[in-house]
Amino acid sequence: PFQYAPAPESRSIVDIKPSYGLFINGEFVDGHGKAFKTISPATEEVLAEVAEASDADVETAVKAARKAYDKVWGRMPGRERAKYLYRIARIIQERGRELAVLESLDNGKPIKESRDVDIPTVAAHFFYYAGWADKLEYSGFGSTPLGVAGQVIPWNFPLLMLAWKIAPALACGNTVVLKPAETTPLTALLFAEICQQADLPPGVVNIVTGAGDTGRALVSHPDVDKVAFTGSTDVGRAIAKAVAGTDKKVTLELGGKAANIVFDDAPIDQAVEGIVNGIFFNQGHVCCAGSRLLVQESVAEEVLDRLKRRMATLRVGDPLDKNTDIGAINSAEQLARIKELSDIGEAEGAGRWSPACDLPSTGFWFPPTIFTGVSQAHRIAREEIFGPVLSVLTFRTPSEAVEKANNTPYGLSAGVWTDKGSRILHMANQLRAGVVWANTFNKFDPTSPFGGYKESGYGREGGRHGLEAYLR
Ligand code: TXE
Repeated sequence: PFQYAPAPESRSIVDIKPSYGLFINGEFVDGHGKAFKTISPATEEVLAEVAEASDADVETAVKAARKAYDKVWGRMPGRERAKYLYRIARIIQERGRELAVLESLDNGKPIKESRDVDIPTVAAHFFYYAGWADKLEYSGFGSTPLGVAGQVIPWNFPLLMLAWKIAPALACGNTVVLKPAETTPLTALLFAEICQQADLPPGVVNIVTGAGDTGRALVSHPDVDKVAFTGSTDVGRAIAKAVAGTDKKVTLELGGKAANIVFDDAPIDQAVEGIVNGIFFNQGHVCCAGSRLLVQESVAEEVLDRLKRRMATLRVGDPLDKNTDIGAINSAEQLARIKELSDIGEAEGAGRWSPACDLPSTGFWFPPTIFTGVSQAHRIAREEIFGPVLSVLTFRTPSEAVEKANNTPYGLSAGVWTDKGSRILHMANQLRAGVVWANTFNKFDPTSPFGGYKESGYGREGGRHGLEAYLR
């Protein structure tokens, strides 16, 4: 049941300034675009005003990055670069609570996730890639950096996406201009302060805040050698077109519609936890979310029964309350998208169910929801909802499960729940998805590559493979 409490004391550990500039060449400077506000999606309270980078500001940032690359970072021995990355990783750990609270305020995600998943994984990425910086000749991809990387990231894991982009880029000797999403700029700006604290040479990391126009200016800038994007498939396509015919190297990490496949021999309690984690983690704002449950017919009733009982115990509410399981939806626009697709699911005849859940009138909220009786023709079986909404389909045989799981334009991830090791291997080979989890879901590790098939994009981030995107 929903319980709303005022933000606990821990909020006082972050010092949010009334306004923020852009971070260019090691310092905060004014932007020349129209400043915008970032709000807490749980309360709609304005957290801060943030500068918008104009085309000219993007130009200044790219120049700073180029100069830092030519004069300092691109020439620095790997072992020296590693020292900076280790230092950044340690400061992230030291300031972990502050970063977690700020992330939860700006994004709406539960503090137990930002504190126990996002921030530790961010630090782990910097530690991991720091270790590569002086060993690039063993990467298999050469050891020559590309130059200036232009990176555009989304709002669902603001600091983690920043880490996925910045840590390998810097380890390989590139410099960076990064644009955070317009609804979640604050932890990227705190990261800029951490770069100052770590004495990172000016221009190695530049943060330009703004929306799509700023992103467009960045990825199409002629002096950007490498474009890395995570976000919607539509924008990914637009970026691929914008850079076509240039020599820019591009990686795109786009949407998903993952199947979480439960066989009748699966440990059911464990599978139910995996289903819940797969779709309700981070409000379902996860590109690899297990948003389609494929359950074998013979156990479907039992699984759904247990799933509903488990869903009734989920607490929706204040992101800063450490007992919260599901926080706020990141923005009014995203909430509208989730509502629209859910209404379409109902209109198309699927059965909609949510536990009793009292949601407040301010802020953006959506209850954990499942749709049963979903067929492959339904839009909720095909389109990314990017919210706490699960579409349930059934299957009889393993080959039917494979056929249904692969029947999507996406191919980012999938999950398989079974007691049979041979079935896990068989499924992993048949599923057209970049990641296949077995008897678990939504596990991330810096040592392990991540990326898509088909419309989920191309290129890999994480692990040794993640270095390829940043080396010539
Ligand atoms: O994404 P956008 P939105 C999916 C999810 C969601 C939908 C829309 O289904 O409902 O996309 O979300 C910047 N050139 N995902 O609108 O617009 C933008 O400022 C360069 C899946 O928020 O793709 C932001 O920084 N950049 C996903 C970033 O792109 C541009 C995560 C992502 O925003 C740009 C997010 C342009 N023309 C949404 N236009 C995932 N794969 O995890 C916008 N941007």
